[in-house]
Amino acid sequence: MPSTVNRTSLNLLFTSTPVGPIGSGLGGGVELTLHNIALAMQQRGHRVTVVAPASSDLANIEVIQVAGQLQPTAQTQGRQSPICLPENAVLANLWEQAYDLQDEYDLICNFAYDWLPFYLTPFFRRPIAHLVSMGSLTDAMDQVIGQVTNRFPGTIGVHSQAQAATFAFGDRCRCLENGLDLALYQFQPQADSYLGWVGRIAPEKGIEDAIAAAAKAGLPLKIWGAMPDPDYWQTVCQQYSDRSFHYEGFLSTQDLQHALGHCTGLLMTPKWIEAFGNVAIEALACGVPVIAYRRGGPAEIVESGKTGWLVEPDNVDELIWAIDRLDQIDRQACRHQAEARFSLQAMGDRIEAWFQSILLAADL
Ligand code: HBI
Repeated sequence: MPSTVNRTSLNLLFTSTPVGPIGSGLGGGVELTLHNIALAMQQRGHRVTVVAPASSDLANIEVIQVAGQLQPTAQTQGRQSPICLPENAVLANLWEQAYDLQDEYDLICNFAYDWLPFYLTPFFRRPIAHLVSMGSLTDAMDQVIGQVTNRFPGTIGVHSQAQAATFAFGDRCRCLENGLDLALYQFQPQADSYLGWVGRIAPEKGIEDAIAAAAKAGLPLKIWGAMPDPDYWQTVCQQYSDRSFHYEGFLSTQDLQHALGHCTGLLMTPKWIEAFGNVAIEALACGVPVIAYRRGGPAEIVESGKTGWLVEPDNVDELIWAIDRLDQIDRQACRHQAEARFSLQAMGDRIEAWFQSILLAADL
């Protein structure tokens, strides 16, 4: 095999999340992450092929569609949950496909937060880079990721230092942050008088705090995102009957950035350690300041007082304090930060260097 280190063009195979087709929103931030990394690699002359659950939609990128039952989401499992695979699991089918195809590729990059890909890593002939998309959630996942870290040092990528710190082996993870195709995001110099909240509507995202803060601050709150659990949404609506918030649906990136761009500010109220917080850089790209709990990935993105405000986690009064000071933030500074650190080019530099380091270590 000729050396591929610093080879001008790599053949890359990306294996997607098994929780939903790409484009459904069920995969949350990892759908956008996979798409943007694929774009960044293509722009640099590499060839990218994606293996993903059937009905995936990924513009201008070759997708091998795989049938099978979707995987339960990891964040709904308990820490001691045993590994489960449904009958005819799409996860198993995805990895059987990857195994059969591996010799056509220089490197595989895994985006699934699931036990099987990590367990199978030593049985593959080609190196596998794992982009871990969440913090520590279950003992079985911590163990199997730790085993890969020990056996294949440098192959575990994460999005933030805070996410890495949730793992015992966090100091051996490679922090890649994230990035966006900024050409898709229009800078909006003027705002309308409403706040925004974007994300999967699920308990770990803490939408209740955003609703409470916006209501007390006297600003309407617009909500965009996938709604995997309508019953949960119903309980939230019953809890806050003042109707100063409105669910605007799950929009495409194009439509979301147009609506988000007119927000006075974006509220991020995660109850868990958000690994990164793609929505924070989407907002900054549109010139929208971000108010976030000083928790997880968003705390490493927002420059408090410059591109938004970081406040004490779970403190609704501090959210209100920050909402009242959104006018102190220069919306142009928000866009500039996105361009400096979170463009496809900036992220592509980090990802490509990571892939090259893995190929070098594998002597390929
Ligand atoms: N759960 N089992 C499983 N596998 C994933 O890849 C996964 C998940 N839950 C959420 C998720 N991925 C993404 O929404 C986050 O990684 C961003």
